[in-house]
Amino acid sequence: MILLIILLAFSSCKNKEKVIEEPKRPNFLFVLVDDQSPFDLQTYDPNSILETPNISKLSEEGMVFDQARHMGSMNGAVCTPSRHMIMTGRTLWHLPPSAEFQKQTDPHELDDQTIGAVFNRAGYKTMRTCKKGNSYPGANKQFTVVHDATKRGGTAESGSAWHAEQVLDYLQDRDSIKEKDPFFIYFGFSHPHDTRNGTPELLAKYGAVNHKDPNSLPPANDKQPQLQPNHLEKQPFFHGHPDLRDEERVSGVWKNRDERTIRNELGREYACSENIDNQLGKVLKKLEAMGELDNTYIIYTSDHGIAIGRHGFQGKQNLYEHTWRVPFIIKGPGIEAGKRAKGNIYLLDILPTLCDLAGIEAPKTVEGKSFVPVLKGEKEAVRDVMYGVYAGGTKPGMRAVKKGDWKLIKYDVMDGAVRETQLFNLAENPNEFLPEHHKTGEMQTDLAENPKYADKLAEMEALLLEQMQENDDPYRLWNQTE
Ligand SMILES: [Ca+2]
Repeated sequence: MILLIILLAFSSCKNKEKVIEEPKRPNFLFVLVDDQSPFDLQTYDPNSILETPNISKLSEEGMVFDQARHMGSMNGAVCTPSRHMIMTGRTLWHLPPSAEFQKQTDPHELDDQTIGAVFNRAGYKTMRTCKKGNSYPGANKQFTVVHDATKRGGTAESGSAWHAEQVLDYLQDRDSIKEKDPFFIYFGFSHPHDTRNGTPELLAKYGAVNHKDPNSLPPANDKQPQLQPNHLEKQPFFHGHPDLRDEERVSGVWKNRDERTIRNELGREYACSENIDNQLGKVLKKLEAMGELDNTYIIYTSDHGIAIGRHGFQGKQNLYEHTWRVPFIIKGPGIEAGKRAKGNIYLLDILPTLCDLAGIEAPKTVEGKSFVPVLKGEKEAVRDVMYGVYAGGTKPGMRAVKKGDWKLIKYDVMDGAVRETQLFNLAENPNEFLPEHHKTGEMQTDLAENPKYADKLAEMEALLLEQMQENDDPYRLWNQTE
């Protein structure tokens, strides 16, 4: 009898210990904005006048990635393949084989290997709000709770506040039923993608108006952001995508690249981005009130960057740093505060990384790499070379490759009428100044024509071909032979 009591006491004690030892699984709040250059944020450009206190605080409390990129696009709607890569962890040329996949209606076997499905299977409660369209419907509907709508207006109901409201309601529902399972919330915004209809107060703060008349210029205003240092009124050569919407028909900009148009549009972009920050702040406050903040990984990123006048571009169909790079900030359990890393990550690394953090096995279909070793401070980067594509216009299109400080961009478009090569040293020329920017530093320009860098150029050309081969790029450029 005594033995039995001892045994019972021992086993109950053991069970108790087991309960205590069982770690609480972390939550995930994945924040995805639409069309934001990292350089708009003070986290990446301390001179920016854009105020985003909540995003800045995330940077201070978490880790900032300085080399985060999307792999590119094979169609004009860069959002679409970018969101496919986020959802699936697959590389660009291994996505479902249709340029029209945002219109997918039949189920695809890959749908079950996407973020929502993977986290559902692992016992997470999943919820999503985001814009509609230019996305991956088969993956989006895997989330258990979905509230998608495109909200690009200047009021609470028609703008970013609506997306936050969906998340706040969802969190409130969890609270009221005392939900114990961890959550994965995909908190997407429709802004700062055009049309950039900011709220009246924030538009006023950044001196901008919702300019609607293509035959006049918006008013100049000292409160507007200054032109970016690499702004150009005209692209030095044609980008290769005739009739491209983003370069010709964005309301408020159209084909204009003059100072008044661009500063007004930057003001509109900043107004929309500060509103996003306000909305994010509400959700973070709610998580804190629920006692969930410290056990939640918060990931902040964009589907790609955007030009708005830089290099004479307005849209996202180019491979300069302002557009190829994305902001990427992550805060959460075990991540040391205030650290920065290069990372050399793609958005397609998100799924395996979040699986890794949650202790879930990533699907076999994933090609991205977990960057948990970078988050732990064990590594500076998960790869050495990065490869980028824009092939949404005339083919083969644009290609970029980056290794260390060196970056090559090539343009092979318009049936051979445009064949251009650019070589940049990003340490010396982070803005990718061209001869048209009239800078005086020897390296503050495109170095492709400078014989001094012929060896570096040849090395980067070889690296690009290697990346195109590795990534099953179906095209080859005019000067590539295998
Ligand atoms: Ca986008």
